[in-house]
Amino acid sequence: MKRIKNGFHKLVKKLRKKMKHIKEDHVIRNYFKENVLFVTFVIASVLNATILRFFCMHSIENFLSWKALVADTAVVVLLGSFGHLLKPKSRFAYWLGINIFLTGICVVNSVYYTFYTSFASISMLSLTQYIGDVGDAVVENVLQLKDMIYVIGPIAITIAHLKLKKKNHYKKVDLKSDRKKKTIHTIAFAGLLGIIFVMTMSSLDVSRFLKQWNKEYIVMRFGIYVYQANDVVTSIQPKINSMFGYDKANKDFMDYFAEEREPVGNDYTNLLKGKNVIVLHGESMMTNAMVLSFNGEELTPNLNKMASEGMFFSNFYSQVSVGTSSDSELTYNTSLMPTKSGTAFVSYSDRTYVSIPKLLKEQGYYTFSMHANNADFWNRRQMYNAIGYDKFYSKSDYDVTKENVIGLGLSDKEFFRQSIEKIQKINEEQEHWYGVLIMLSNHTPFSDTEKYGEYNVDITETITLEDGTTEETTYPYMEGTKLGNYFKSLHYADAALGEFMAGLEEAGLLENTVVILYGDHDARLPKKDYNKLYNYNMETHEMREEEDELYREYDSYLYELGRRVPFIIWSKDIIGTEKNREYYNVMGMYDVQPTLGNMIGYQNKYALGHDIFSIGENNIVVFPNGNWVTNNVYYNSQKAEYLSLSDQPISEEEIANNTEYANKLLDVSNNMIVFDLLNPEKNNSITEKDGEERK
Ligand code: GP9
Ligand code: MN
Repeated sequence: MKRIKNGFHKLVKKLRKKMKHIKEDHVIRNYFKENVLFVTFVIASVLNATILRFFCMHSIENFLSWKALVADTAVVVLLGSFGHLLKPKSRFAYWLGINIFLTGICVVNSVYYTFYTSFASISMLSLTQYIGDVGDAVVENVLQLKDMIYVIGPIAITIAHLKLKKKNHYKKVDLKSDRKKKTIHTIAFAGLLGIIFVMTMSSLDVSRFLKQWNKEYIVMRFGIYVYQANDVVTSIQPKINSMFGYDKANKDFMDYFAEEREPVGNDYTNLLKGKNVIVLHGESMMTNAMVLSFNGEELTPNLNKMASEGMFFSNFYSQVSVGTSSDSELTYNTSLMPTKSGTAFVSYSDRTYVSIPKLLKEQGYYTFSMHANNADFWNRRQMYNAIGYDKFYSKSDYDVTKENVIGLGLSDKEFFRQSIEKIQKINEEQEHWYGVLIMLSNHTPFSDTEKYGEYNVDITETITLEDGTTEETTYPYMEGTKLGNYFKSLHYADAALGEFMAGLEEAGLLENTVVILYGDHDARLPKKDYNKLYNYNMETHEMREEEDELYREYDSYLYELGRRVPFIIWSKDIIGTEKNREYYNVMGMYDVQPTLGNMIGYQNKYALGHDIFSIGENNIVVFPNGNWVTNNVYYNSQKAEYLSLSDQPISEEEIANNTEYANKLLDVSNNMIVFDLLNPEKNNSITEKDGEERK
């Protein structure tokens, strides 16, 4: 005991001496003086990472997160430490090189975040070819001043270097320096920061770090550099993973589906049996927009008509990740969730899927997809083999001219017109058919405004003057905003929908046909534009100030809930029946396959979603980032916070259970795709006939 005490005293004495030495000999000041370039490199690199968090996190607490600062500093100091081994002259090149590399990471992520509200992954590198195709969308969405600010890093280092060179600094420093010692000390300092960081990690941090899908959280806690390094590992992992860990994945999968989900008959069973099916993939269509009118003119009159005549699911959510359109197609067709890294359409097009076209083919349906875009976009050409369409009508099957293009490609009106001719032919040749038509015109950045036709999103009033003459006054409202342009674009797409329905009717194609429409995902519009939309005072024609009690902040929850997309099932024989109504239970894209299965007559044993008419108000919609929503609550897993949506009390237990359910579902879904668990040739546990026809 005495020995320990003595030892402790000695240590304290030594530390005191060291501190005194640091203080009296101005060690810190001298260190900074001797290592101006290294310190500039560290500050510039850490600052860039901080700026990135500032632009992406939208909250002071997040971007100044000390944990991320420590992690960023540790990484930068470690990477920079090896520069000390070089001659002072060469150090500049080394640190500048590293800083340019780190700056590149910040720029790419900044651009990527603007486009996808997520952080970049090297597994997306194979997707960059599509960025060229999106043309306008990239230029308008991507090239912003805030993405360029990061060049201040390399500039600062270069300026510091030039100044030091002028002062002959390097020669002076070289005489004093012991390169190896300095390198070891710097590595030790990075290590110390690393230890401090690891010691403060919570179990939640560890689990999220390993899973990597909650990218925002990881960048917030671990900084962008650690995130990116982790991403490289997790992106390569699927390839390695599909070699190892198969048994565990398969066991989890079998356990998950162990309970036989016997189909429960309900009022909707076989309602659509034997009908031909037209599915409309409504590009960027959003439910919230359906209630809007400008100057007395409905924004989406045709969509509204379809909703009011059919079965309209008003709390329906898309569940896409970075694969946007392709993810919505995946989930719609297979009742599986998007993969955690990469996209299923691009990275996993060689896997086996139980899809709607395959299930319908077993019932003698001819199945096809129509999309007047390049067939390779989102790797559709390949992936459609896995989904099992009989035919894919793509751009080369359409007459596309300079005149009939809007935004990304053939205008929706022209696409529908030409498609009706094709469907007519199919109808003559096939007894039962099922076709998906993917719309395109209503695609971000919604800037082809002169082609959308007239739709005024400002407020125009006609005033009668004293002498009886009238005068028109226009008050500025949504004109010139991105949201305003979206409305014009959506109004066009809606008009195309109207023409399509009329065209089908004229061609006699609506008699034994059900038309299904889903919005593929939200339009990723700026929150500030929604604040403008909802805080305009129609009487005074002024914007309400935040202090105004009627001011309605479009906060992050409203934004998430506002991402709902329409889902409509329409057929002539539904109109006017008791089924022709609005359905309020929350529903996700993954519920479509089972719901239609019950109505048309097929079953996929391995669906993650449910028949909405069986699960009813107990449904839960899981999002790829781990968030989830029920009729009662929206849970944000990134913030570990929730918003109550009903009067029902919410227990901690309910939150915990649903969160566990969501995590399990995401894991199982991911494994099913990555390990190709639905392939009967590779997986003995499942049989060829797992997607059987319902009895
Ligand atoms: C591309 C179209 C749009 O063919 O489906 O894809 P998105 O950009 O919405 O993912
Ligand atoms: Mn889309």
